[in-house]
Amino acid sequence: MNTSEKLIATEQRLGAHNYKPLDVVLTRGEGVYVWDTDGNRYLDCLSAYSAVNQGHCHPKILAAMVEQAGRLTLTSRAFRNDQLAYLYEELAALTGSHKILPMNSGAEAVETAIKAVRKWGYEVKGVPEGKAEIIVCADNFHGRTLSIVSFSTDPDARTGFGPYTPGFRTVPFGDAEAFEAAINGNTVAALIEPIQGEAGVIIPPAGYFTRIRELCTANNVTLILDEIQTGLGRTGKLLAEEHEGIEADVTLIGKALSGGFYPVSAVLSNSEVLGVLKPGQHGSTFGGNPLACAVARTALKVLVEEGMIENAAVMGDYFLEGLRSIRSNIVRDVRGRGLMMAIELEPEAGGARQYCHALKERGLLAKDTHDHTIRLAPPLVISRQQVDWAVSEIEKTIS
Ligand code: IF1
Repeated sequence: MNTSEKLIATEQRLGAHNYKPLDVVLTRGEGVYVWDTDGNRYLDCLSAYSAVNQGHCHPKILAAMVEQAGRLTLTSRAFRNDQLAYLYEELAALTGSHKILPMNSGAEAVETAIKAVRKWGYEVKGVPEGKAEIIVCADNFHGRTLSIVSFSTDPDARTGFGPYTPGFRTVPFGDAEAFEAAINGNTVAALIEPIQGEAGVIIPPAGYFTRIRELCTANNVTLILDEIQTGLGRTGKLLAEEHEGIEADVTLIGKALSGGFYPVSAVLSNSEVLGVLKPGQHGSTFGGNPLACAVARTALKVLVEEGMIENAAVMGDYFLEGLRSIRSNIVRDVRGRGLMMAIELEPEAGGARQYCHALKERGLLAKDTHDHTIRLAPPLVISRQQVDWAVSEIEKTIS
């Protein structure tokens, strides 16, 4: 057995089997590339589900992390630290938010928003105690905690984990009429992904979010956009909401907020929603810690200063054009926005996973989703030549 086989066997023996990864054991990363324990190089077209938008081991984020780690890592929020205020200031300047609450994982940001909008509903909107409703979309993915899986429509994510948290109403994604019909006096919020990632990179019809925004405003419903995957440049804009010309009341970011170095998430709020949380009502040991803040500050800085958002727009168009030019009778649809892309295969193709495996053998890492879709999301630092190479390898694999 070589090193990777041994490591895989140990994982199989000792680890919970809640994942079925491709059998590639990675040991190093730099920019768009990762290397396995046998020294093979791969172009990463997943970017840790968009957490490494800035590219693997970005040198400036690394330097910030090392510097901060040698100075002060964690104080808890019982005391203040000298990084949090700067992160607030820089995030506010970048996004126009008025209030920010830092957490760690994406799921925690989602849970935080749910808590805040419920409390806002009771204290500000005047919803009767215990009656708050939040509208969510079918085929959503917002994380793995109990309340979040309670409103998942994916049986794998949800089944067997009850009793479930009540207070959620599900409507089809992209259907503004169904959304309107689901609103009532107890509706405190809507929680939506701008583009559904796990569902297979589903882009809603033009005008959908304009209408959702109008309906939320007219009915005093807080619009929460989960930009944990779509945000921070992935779709060619800082936030995907910009494609729709709207502004959410609450925006959730995570993943690339640290460039993949560390779990950092945040709830950004434009309204009075976060104002309802008073001392003692919410928090986290690690949320807002100085190491997280220093890493996030630099991750944001390089995203903007190094033109990664613009590159995502240009390379996204170019990549998509390349994928669309592939002649293949197993491709049903190619779609995407910026560098968040998917190739949906015909059901007869026999599943996307075998193609991801074949791509791995050619040196390109991608992830299947929902049986028939290959998801592609390289780091935002990808070059034209690297896109050309990726398209040609994908073409050889699927045509
Ligand atoms: C896993 C998917 C991606 C997210 C959105 C919140 C979270 C996520 C829109 C929670 C997380 C991840 C988690 C990862 C797989 C992955 C994923 F395929 F499941 F849907 F990215 F496409 N909102 N998405 O996409 O954030 O708590 O994980 O930090 O292995 O579960 P988290």
